[in-house]
Amino acid sequence: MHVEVHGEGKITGGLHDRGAASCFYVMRLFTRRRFSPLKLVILGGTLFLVVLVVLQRDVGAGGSPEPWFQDLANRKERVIGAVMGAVNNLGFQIGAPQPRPVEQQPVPDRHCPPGFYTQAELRPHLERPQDPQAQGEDGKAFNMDKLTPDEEKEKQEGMTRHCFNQFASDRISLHRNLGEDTRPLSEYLERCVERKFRRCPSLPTTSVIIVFHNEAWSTLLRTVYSVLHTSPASLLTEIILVDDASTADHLKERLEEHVRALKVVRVVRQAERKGLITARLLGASVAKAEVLTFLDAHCECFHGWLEPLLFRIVEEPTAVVSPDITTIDLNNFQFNKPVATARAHNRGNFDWSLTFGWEGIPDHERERRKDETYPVKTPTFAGGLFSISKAYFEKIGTYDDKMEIWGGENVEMSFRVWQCGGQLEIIPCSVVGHVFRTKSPHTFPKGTEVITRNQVRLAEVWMDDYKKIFYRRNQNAAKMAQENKYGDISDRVNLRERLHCKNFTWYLENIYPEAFIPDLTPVKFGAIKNSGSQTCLDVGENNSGGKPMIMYTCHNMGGNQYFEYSSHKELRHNIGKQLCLQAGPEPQPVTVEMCQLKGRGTAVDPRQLWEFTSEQLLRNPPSDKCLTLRQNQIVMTACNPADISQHWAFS
Ligand SMILES: [Mn+2]
Repeated sequence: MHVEVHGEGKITGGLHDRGAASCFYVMRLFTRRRFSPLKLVILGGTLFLVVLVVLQRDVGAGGSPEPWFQDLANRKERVIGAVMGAVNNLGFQIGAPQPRPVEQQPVPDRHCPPGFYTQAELRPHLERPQDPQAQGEDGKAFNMDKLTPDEEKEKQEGMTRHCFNQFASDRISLHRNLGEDTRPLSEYLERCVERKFRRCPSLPTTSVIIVFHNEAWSTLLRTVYSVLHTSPASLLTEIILVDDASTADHLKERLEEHVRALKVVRVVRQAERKGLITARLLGASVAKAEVLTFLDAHCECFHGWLEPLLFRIVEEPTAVVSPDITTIDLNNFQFNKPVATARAHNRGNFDWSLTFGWEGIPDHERERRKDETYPVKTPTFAGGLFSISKAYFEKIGTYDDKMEIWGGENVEMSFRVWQCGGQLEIIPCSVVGHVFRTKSPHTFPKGTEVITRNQVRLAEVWMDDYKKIFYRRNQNAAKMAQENKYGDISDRVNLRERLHCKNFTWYLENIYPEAFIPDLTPVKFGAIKNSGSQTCLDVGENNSGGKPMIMYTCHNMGGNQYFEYSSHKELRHNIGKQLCLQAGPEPQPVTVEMCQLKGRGTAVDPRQLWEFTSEQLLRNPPSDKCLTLRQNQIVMTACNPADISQHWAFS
């Protein structure tokens, strides 16, 4: 990634990678040098001995009393002494390795012993009880063929309450085993499984912070036990459960009594429902360990998930690291285990509606990573599961505490971390499962307007002029910004200045060069009106590409009628996805499809090229056909300037 070229990020392989490499080198140099210096020494030693013998013979042969001769003899003795010293020194040098530079000398410290952590030193607080016969063991799916009417009812109610199969979760052990460690193993020295961690500098301690709101008992407690069964006791200081004003009874006294016995687990309460952001800040404010690890309330940690996260932070204290998040199936709670032969393939991105998404790792990033222990640099993160040094969390400005509930806070933190000198990374050797839901069971106390408000705040603080690209796609946001209805951002603007953060252009060029950047000031934008029908081109409902275009009353609200004529001569409908108006052969209707120009290394698809002629025609130059409204269908036909149904204009 360009991070390296532009020098913001350190070389990303990190110490452990370099450590491994230097281990190799030292060994190789050692074996090479062992022979050649030895030969040299033997050769040199022999030569000196010959000289010595000659000198001694000279001295012994004379015996003359003349002072000048005595003086010469003395000098010879001095020479002999020096030579003997040299020989002795040479003798010493054979066995002794080159003294290392002072800073690498290990300082004897009983708190920081040499070598690697042993398995015994990394033992968890709680050993996992074994019950191989239980449902869901080995991370397998819960299955039950026939449900009684009562069970069916319970299942449906659970689904409604949590948007995942609580019925299944309740019947899987809170301690279920995830089976063999199936993370990548390779022929290389460094690998995920059986990876060793140096005792010095020691791995930091962590507080695991889990925010919940009306979470099911079984998912919440399975998350807690999963942490206790997989995290080294010496590194896990505490688990802090932050209750965001739950109303469910099981999360009150019963929860506190249950976790009291677990000693390192405690519950803190947020009396009023204020959402994820303030709940996390509350958790962080009471955390005692050096590193904060945020988890969601329906997770299961895989073998060895914690050490690689903590290790990376020791290596690079400004790294904000996420595990590789795998899926726990919301219907049957199957844990999607890592595959030993597969390499990491996902990183986070965002679109111009400021929505987080996943994408494949680009080739240059893939090539940079020599093996699976290398962190994956990611432009944005999902923000649900991550570790950060507590000191760095505070230095970099925690969260925007005037953001509400949730939404946008992960994108805000992503821009902030990168722009202010940190690194956002996914550590593929750290695997944590999460129940991904397709919808949220929780309501927004103040409506979903808060998400837009959060997004405006982040756009205003971090995105400079690029915020206009977002506003052009979200009229609500544009209005909120125009009317100054997003609250006071002066604290965040000051933070950006205090930390000397880089601008958004830098972020786009260096951290996410693959991003498609819409024109800051597009050639034309708005709705495209047909002169014949006086209606507007509209993508219709839920068109994420592939559906025919429709005509609709012009409403001038943007949305489904928003198009942008780009400097690359595309007609982009780019609110969420980057969709382009695409010409098809007659009689196929014209559709919107994914734009083929996606940033560096891509080109415009010829079918997505458009030209506004002086006669108001919308022509696709490669096919020499024109956009035509015919019997309420939008098709490509031979261009005819006299045909008013071929006349289009931005309105
Ligand atoms: Mn979740």
